[in-house]
Amino acid sequence: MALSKIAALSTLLASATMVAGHGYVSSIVANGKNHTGYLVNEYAYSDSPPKSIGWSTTATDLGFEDGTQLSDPDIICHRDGKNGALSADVKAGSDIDIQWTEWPESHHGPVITYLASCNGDCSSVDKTKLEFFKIDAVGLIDGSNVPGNWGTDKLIKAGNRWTVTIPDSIAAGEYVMRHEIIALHSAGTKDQAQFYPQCLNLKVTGGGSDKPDGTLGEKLYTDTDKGILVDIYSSLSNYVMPGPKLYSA
Ligand SMILES: *[C@@H]1O[C@H](CO)[C@@H](O)[C@H](O)[C@H]1NC(C)=O
Ligand SMILES: [Cu+2]
Repeated sequence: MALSKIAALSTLLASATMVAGHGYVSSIVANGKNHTGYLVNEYAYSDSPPKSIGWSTTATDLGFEDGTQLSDPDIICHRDGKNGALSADVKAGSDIDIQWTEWPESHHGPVITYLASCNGDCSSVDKTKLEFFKIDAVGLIDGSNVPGNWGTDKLIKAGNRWTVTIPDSIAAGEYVMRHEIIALHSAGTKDQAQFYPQCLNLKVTGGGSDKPDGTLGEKLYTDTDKGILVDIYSSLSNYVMPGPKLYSA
C-alpha cells in the first residue's frame, strides 16, 4: 500500500474512534408534535432529503467546531449550516423537548440554548445577521467529584434529552433556536473546547412584546473566555457560563 494510503486509512480509523458516540439533535417535540430534525448521517447522503426544521450541515463525522473557529460562520449552525425549510409551531411559555441521538459520558460540559429572531422567514434568513439571546444554560451542577456533574450528565440521564421553556414574554414570530453542547474534556488546552451547535426553526405564537437584544453567532465566545479555556480536572467550585447573559423578561 502506498504510504499516503496508509496515512489516510489511519487518519480515518483514528477519527472513527474519536467520533464514536457523538450525537446530534434528531427531533424535537413542540406543542405536542414530534418534528424530525436534520438527520445528518442520512440526509447528507441523499439527493433529495426531506424538508426539515433542522438546519443542514456537512458535519457527517458528527464532529465539532473548535476554539479556532469562534469567529467563523461555521460556529453559528455547525459546519456549512444551511437554513431549515420548515419551522415548528410553539406557544410562548411552553416547553420544547429536544432529543439527541446519543452523547459520550466523557464529554462533560454545559448545555446552552439561544434564540434569534429571523425578522421574517427563517428558511431564508442570513445566519450571519442572526442575533442570539440565551434562554437556558446549565453548566456545572456539582463540582465535588472531579470532573464534576455537568449539563451533559443531566442530558444523558434524561435519555439524551433536554427540555427548554420558550419565554412567554417574547414577541410572536419566527426564531432560530441554537441549542449547543460545549464539551470541555480537553478544554484545559487553548482552542480544544469542542462546540456542537444545532439549529432548528421555531414559529412562536402568543407571547408578549419583548424583542431581546442579541449577539451575532460569530461574537458569542472567545477562546480565552473563563468557561471555554478551563481545566475541568482541577476541582472547580464554580463554572463561569460563556456567552451573553441569560435573558429574563
Ligand atoms: C420523536 O419520536 C421518536 C420516534 O418515536 C422518538 O424516538 C423521539 O424521542 C421523539 N422526540 C422527542 C423529542 O420526544
Ligand atoms: Cu469526542
